[in-house]
Amino acid sequence: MILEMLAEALYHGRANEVTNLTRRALAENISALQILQDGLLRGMDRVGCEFKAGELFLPEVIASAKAMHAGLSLLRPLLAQSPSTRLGRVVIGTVQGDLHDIGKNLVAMMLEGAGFEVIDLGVDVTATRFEDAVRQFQPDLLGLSALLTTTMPEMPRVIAALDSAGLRRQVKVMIGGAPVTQHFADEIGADGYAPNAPAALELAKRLQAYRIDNENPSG
Ligand code: B1M
Repeated sequence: MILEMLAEALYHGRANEVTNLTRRALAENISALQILQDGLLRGMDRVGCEFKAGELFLPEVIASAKAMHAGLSLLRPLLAQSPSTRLGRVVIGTVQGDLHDIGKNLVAMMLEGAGFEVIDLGVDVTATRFEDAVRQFQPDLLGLSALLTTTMPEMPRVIAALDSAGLRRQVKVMIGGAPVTQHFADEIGADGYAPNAPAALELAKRLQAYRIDNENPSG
C-alpha cells in the first residue's frame, strides 16, 4: 500500500511526499531495493510511458525526476553501504549532449554498494573528459550511459578517443541506457552491455573477475 502511494507521489512529482513516504517505508523495514523497484521505479515507468504517448509534458517529467532524486538521496546510503572488500575502480558518466542521470546514478550506487570505488563524472561528459579521467584515475572499468538515440553515437566516439590516446587496452568499457543494446555494444567494440543496474553490477564483477582471481588465488 505504502509503495503504491510512493509510486503515485513520484508520478505526480510531489518531492516532499516522496521524501516522507520513503522515510515511512524505511521505518516499516521495507528494504531499500524494494522501495526502489516497487515504489520509485514503478512511478517513473508510468511517467515514461505517458510521456511517450504525449499524455505528459516536460515540466511534469522534470517534477517527477526531482521527486526521484529526493527519494534516491534517502536510499543512497543504504544501497551504497561501504563493504570491507574493494573490487576495483570505476569511472562513470552520461555521454555528451545527454542530461539523464537517474539510471547512471543507480548503477553507480549499486557498484559502490558492492565494493567498487566509483568516480562519477556527471552528465554531458565529452569524449575528451572521459579520456582525461581514464588517464588521471587509471580505472579498471569505464561506464558510459546514454538515454537518447541521438547521444548513443557519442559512445563509439569515446572508445575512439581512448584508442587514439593509447588508453583503450588498460580499461574495460561497459555501456548501458534505455536505447542501448548488446548488438550496439558489439558493433562499437565495447566490452559489455547491461540492461539495468543489477545486471550492470554482475557485468562489472565479470569484467573484473580475472583481477579478483589474481588477488585471491585461494578464492
Ligand atoms: Co527524457 N527522454 N528527455 N528526460 N526521459 C526519455 C529517455 C525518452 C525515452 C522519453 C520518451 O519519449 N518515452 C525520450 C528519448 C527518446 C529517444 O531518444 N528515442 C526522452 C526525450 C526525448 C527527452 C528530451 C529530448 C525531451 C525534450 O527536451 N523534448 C530531453 C533531452 C534532454 C537531454 O538529455 N539533452 C529529455 C529530458 C528529460 C528530463 C530532464 C526532463 C528528465 C531527466 C532527469 C534526470 O535524469 N535528471 C527525463 C526523464 C526522467 C526521462 C524518462 C521519463 C525516464 C528516464 C529515467 O530516469 N528512467 C525517459 C523515459 C524512459 O526511459 N522510459 C526519458 C529511470 C531509470 C532508472 O532508468 O535511465 O533507463 P534508465 O536507467 C536504467 C537502465 O537504462 C540502465 O540501468 C538503469 C537502472 O536500472 N542503465 C545502465 C543506464 N545507464 C547505464 C549504464 C550502464 C549500465 C546500465 O553501464 C555503464
